[in-house]
Amino acid sequence: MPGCGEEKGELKTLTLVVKGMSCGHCKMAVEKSVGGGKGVKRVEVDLEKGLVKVTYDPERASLTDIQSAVVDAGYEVQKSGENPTA
Ligand SMILES: [Cu+2]
Repeated sequence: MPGCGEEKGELKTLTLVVKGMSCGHCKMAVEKSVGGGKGVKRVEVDLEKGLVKVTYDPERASLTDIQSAVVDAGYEVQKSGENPTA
């Protein structure tokens, strides 16, 4: 890909199974906490399934950072990985 030098490296996608999210407020709290982390490009929350899908730069963010952002928001990470529900 030509252009922008800032965007080097590949983004990774991670899915977390999160316990305790029950309403739009929970969704926003998780999105804000995880999305505010460095290297995190995108956060998608599926309330019905209790899933949080995160697109991030593995050179700037780690699984541990993302998990602790969920915990900081007040929720519990049950499982995480590229495809934890498979
Ligand atoms: Cu809630």
